[in-house]
Amino acid sequence: MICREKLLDEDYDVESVLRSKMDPKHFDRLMKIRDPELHRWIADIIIVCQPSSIYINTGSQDDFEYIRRVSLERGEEIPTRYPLQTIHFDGIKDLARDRENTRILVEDASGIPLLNTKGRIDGLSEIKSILKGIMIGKEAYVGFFCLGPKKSPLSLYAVQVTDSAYVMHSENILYRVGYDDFVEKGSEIRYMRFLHSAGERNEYGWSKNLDKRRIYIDLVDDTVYSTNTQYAGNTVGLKKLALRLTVYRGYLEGWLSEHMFIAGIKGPGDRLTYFTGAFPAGCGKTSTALMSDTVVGDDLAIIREVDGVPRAINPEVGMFGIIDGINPKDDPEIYEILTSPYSEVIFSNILLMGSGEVWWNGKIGAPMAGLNYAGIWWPGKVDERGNPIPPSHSNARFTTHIKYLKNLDPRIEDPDGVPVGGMIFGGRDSDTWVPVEEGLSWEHGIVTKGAALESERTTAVLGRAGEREFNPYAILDFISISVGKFTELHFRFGEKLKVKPKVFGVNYFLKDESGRYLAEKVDKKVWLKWMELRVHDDVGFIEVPTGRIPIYVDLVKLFNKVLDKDYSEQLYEKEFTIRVPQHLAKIERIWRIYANIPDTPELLFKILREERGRLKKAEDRYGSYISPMKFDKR
Ligand code: SPV
Ligand code: MN
Repeated sequence: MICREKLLDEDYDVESVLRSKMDPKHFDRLMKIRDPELHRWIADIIIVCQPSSIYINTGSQDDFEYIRRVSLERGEEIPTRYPLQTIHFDGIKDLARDRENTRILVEDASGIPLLNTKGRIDGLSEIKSILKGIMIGKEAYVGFFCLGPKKSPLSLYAVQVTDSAYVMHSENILYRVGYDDFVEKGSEIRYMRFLHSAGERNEYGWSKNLDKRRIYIDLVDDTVYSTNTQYAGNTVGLKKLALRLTVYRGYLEGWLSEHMFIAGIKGPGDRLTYFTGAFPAGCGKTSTALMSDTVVGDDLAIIREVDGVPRAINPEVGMFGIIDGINPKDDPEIYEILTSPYSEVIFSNILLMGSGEVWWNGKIGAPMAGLNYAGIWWPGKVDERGNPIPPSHSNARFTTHIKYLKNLDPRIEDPDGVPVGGMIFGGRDSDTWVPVEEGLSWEHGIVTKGAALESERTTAVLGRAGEREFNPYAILDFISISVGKFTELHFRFGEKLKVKPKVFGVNYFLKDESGRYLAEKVDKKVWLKWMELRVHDDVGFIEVPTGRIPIYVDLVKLFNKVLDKDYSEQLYEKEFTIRVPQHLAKIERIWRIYANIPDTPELLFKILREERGRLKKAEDRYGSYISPMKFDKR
């Protein structure tokens, strides 16, 4: 059992405190959960944060509707012309994750390499003082959630307390309410805790006290505190805040919590093979998931070993996706969902036009005057420096149910999860990785595809566009242990498996000498089908110094069958040329990073050293840019 941190040390009469802010109906709802520690936590929140009342969300239709309605009444969301679609504005300085103020609380003063940490004692005392009176005058909502399929031994539980109806509404869309499980199991249930307050809001509804914006993650106690912010990445506890807690718990218990989609790819006959995939933002994660034959999840995966088989569940049932650029041609399915009067969507930080229509970059038609993330907006509006204010923000988002996807896999609710056949890592890489490549082994794949993942920046920060950012497992922003330990966990996990997933690296962004993309967007379908066949050893491969790549004739068949396209030998050679200098430079970069992370397993360096050796040997023999044909031993 974990020892729960209390907000208050002194003893008091819990029941009378609860009754003071809960009407009998909500008091009874809470009492039905026989967990004195939970009651005490809510009572502590009442005394410290001083909400005007407490609402217990049981997940009933009435509760869902109530929370939607108050969010509109309180101006946290604004209606559009469709009753199920609303807009939320985070506030002009609160539009993204706050890396600086997101801290892992640690007891060890030396911190965690590459992560933002803070001493636990100081952090807790600071956050407790920020929490004082933070909910004055506001109702607070308590939600009980099940992260994963109901009745699944793989699922986890969480309690969210928030004074934001928008946050609770988002969670009602994104997660499975698990109130009944809490009632059934009482104090037997282990759960994570999330305490959020938007704090004081200004006349636009934005959080005012941004200097007291904090996201503090207490691993010891399975609790996250979030204050004076509204952006879902900072506030929706069950998403990326829970990820920090589950990464840590998985490390202790030997399972994986990943920033990965889960998707099924059809093979010959009726075969369906499941893949999980990690990509940094803006590198094709959503598009890969959605173009798969079935989708189990688009963002998160919990993977555990059961009888030697890795099994994945999606802790979510909704999507919180980037809306910028979504258009009817490239993303027909999402576009249709977002424009259907029948789908429930919370848009954030897009434009609400005077007509009640919404507009985002990619939406058909021109943006007209209305309301956006910066206030009243009109075409041509500029900020105080004279820079144009775009109608819809580049990190504008949509929150909606995953059940709207036509190819949603019903096994999203399978209590046993789905078996993972392959794990995919992909980044934005113009000049190093081939379009698809299998690791030589689980460990080799984990090191060279996962632990070594990098991505080129997309936003043109001055002088930095194109610069490679190290983003191991695409999880650097959400990890709570050192990446050395995270890598060691993957090795340890692999040892338990009878059949290890094949690990793949993909690269949709490889360019030729003149800077043109070599592959077309749709080609990823072929890479997916090739990986599916590889999982079952239904096609061969060519072994190169960096892994296993497709044989030309197999791709010709797949291009033909999947895309009805010809695939020339010339293009194959270009795409699958082994670019030795780039690989060697990458190994140097990755080596240098891990050399500064004390708990990196020695095996990582061994694998990198061996790969460097193979590359150098090949370079001596064939030169720096080596055609795949040179390695074809058949
Ligand atoms: C991501 O950025 O990877 C997201 C959105 O899924 S956030 O919740 O902000 O992390
Ligand atoms: Mn994500």
